[in-house]
Amino acid sequence: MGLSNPRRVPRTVAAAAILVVIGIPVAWGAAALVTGANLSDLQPAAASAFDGASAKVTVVSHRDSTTTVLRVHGVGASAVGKTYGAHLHEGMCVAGDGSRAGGHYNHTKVLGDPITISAQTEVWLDVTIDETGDATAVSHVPFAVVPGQRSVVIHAVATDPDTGLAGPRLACLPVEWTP
Ligand SMILES: [Cu+2]
Repeated sequence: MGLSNPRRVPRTVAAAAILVVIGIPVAWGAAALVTGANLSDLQPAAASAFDGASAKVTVVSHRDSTTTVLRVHGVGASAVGKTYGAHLHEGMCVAGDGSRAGGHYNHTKVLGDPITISAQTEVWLDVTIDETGDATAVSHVPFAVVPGQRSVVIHAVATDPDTGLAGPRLACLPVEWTP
């Protein structure tokens, strides 16, 4: 056995390293989640550029802030140069049933306040696909996300900044963690 088994690297350290690499400062003591998988198809009856693609999500929550990074990989050529809405949703990622993801995770809704929709009250992760079929998006919001069985959902069009709407749900990734 080698002395440096990569499985022993704490997730917080791994997530912090990713964020430091892309230039985001990470507070010590932050809670981190790193998850990756092939995307689940929410429209199995229709072909989409996200069929066969994979994604990785890193969430680092501190007392009053959350930084989320979404990376997608292996997106089809028809998507190159296009922007797709993506958000953290409050519900689960279930293949073939986009409704199970529920609405957007929204901090004002969690608080029971009048609902405000913006990139500061929700985790928006729109991705623009590069010529290699990859994309990266970063969200930084001034609240901690409450853990649960949640998901990142990728939509058919870019997010409307006023309404948060982004068209039909194409694919999702489970983002599930416990307190
Ligand atoms: Cu969404």
